[in-house]
Parts: sequence; structure tokens; C-alpha cells
Amino acid sequence: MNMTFRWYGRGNDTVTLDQIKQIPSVKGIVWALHEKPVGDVWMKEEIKEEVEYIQSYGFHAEVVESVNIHESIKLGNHERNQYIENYKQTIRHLGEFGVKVICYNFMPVFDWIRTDLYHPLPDGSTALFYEKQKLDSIGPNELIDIFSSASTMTLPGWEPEKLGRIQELFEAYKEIDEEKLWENLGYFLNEVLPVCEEAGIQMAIHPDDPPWSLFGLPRILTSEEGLKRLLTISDSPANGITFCTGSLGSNPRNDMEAIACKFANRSPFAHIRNVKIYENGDFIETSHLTSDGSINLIGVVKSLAEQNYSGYVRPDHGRHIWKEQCRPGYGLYDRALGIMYLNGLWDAFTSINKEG
Ligand code: DNO
Repeated sequence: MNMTFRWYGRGNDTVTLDQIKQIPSVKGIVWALHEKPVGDVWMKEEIKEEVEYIQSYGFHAEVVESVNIHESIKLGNHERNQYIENYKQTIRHLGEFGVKVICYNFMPVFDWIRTDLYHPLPDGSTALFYEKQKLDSIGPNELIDIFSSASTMTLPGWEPEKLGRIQELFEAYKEIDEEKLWENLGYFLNEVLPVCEEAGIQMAIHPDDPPWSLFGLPRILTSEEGLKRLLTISDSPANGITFCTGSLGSNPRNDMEAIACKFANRSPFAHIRNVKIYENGDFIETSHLTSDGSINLIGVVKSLAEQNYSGYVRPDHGRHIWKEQCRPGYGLYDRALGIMYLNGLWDAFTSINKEG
């Protein structure tokens, strides 16, 4: 397990690398050039500057989350080839600076979705919350209002340039059903995977969050079947998964321990966190502790330990605790607590393996 921590860059995050340095076991920083418009080539000088800054704190910079996919690629329209060429160029550049994994997603229009970014938990903290009935009763524009009024920081996947084109994008997606989206994902991967192999990089697709269709838009990485199908697109070792417990796990039908058993060896990157699912389909992000939520994180880490998992791991969204003012879900304190829980489980299970 190669422990990492997601960080949004200088001037773009309330957390500093000095602070992350004091969390036991963290070896690397998960980063991105968050200011780059989706679809632009990441230039070598920009990459170099960020990587060297991260490395100056003794961290590796081997995981990028995310190089986002332009909507033209997901839509498969006449502009996609140009954007795929740009993506290939970014892959080559990242490979030159030692990047090993690119996390990306293939969700139309929106990335992760919640209805409340600061929902109170009984312990006095707040956390990201998804209220099914609310989501079902609003339209995409109201959702965008919730996000823009709740956070002063631009959230990944919610790029301002995209938000201005919502109507147009929804029109374009009327032509795209799940099969078409699979086809477009296949087209993209078959183009970029050979470049990844040359550059020494693995693509790691992030599952859809939440794992079901919203506002009539197709979502395809929602279950074990989706992960299986992804792997049938190409046998290339560069065709990988980001094993994310919280996103797939907010559907109780997805058994995350079983999915860890089956897919860890094709997942160069893992996001580990808990969610509590309510009977009506709502869910809230709790502490990482297994008994606080609905996902069996003990079983997940046990399965990873049994497989001697050597991929990159990061804690995921945390609660906002101790009055921390931070990016929604991305504070220092609760994610640091989450890491210590994962470290404890890992040490316990790997020492059992050694003894056994
Ligand atoms: C949420 C994240 C996602 C993830 C992207 C990957 O906090 O897990 O936004 O970074 O879906 O492309």
C-alpha cells in the first residue's frame, strides 16, 4: 500500500505540504494542474514546476487526479480526435516526469454529485450528503446553484466553462445512451492506451459517483458488471481502475469487499472511505471507521492486505471537524484520521499474514 494524499496546489488548497508531511505513512501527493481548461495540453514546464515543488517536500508525484476528459470525447463528436491528440500529448509529458497513474472519469456533464456539502452529523461535524428526494425534485441548474453557493472554491469536475454550456450539453447527450457511451469510452481507450504503455503510465478510471443515472444522463461505471466490461475493452496493463469504495459503495448492492477481491489486481489506485446509507436511498459521508458507515472497510483492507496490494491508496472525502474551514470533503483533519485508521487495519492484517 503506497499511501498518498490529494492536494489541490499552492494557493488553491487550505492544506499545506508541511502539514501533510506530519501524517504518518504518506509517501506521495495526488495532484493535478487544476487551473488548466479541460482539453488543453499540459505543458512540460508547468508539470515540471509542480512535480519539483511536491518532490522538494520529499513526496513522490506519481499519481495525477485527474486529467479530465473533454465532453467531445464522451459525446464522440467531430472534435474528439483533436482532444484525444491533446490527451496523448499530456500523457507523454506526464510520463517524462515520472507519473505512473492517471485517474480519470467518464461521467457525462457532472462529476460527483451531492445535494448538501455541509450536512450536520450528530457529532457536531458536517459532511457531504446526498438526499434522494431533493435530487429527484430539482433540475441541473438548481443543483449548480447549490454547489456554487455552498463553496467559494471551484470544485473539480465543475469547471466554470462547462457550467455555462449546461443546456447545450444536455441537448447533445439526448443522442447518447449507455451503449453509445461505452463505444465512445472504447474508442478513447484504444487510442490512448498504446501511448500510456510507451510512457509507463496506467489509466485508472474512477467509478461514477453516485453510481446511478442522474437527470437522464447515462452513467456506465456503476457496478461490478461495469468494471468487468471496462476490462474487456482492452487487455493492456495500462487499462486500469480506481477502486473507489465510497462511490460504488453508496449503492448497497455493490459489495465492496467482494469487488476488492476481484478487481484489486487491476486497480493501480484506491480511494478508501465510508458512507452511511439510509433506507430511503439518502447517504452521508461519515468518518472512515467501519462501524460509523455502511461499507465494510475492515473487509476491504483485509482483502487488499491478503493480495499484498502495492498500489497507491488515498483516504477520501472526510467530514469537516474541529471547525476546519476547507474545501468540501477535503480538509486535513478527518482525512488524516482516516489514514491512521487505514494504517492500523493494514498493519494488523499484514502482520497476521506474516505470522500465518
Ligand atoms: C471526488 C473525486 C472525484 C474524482 C474524479 C476522477 O472527490 O473522487 O472528483 O477525482 O471523478 O476523475
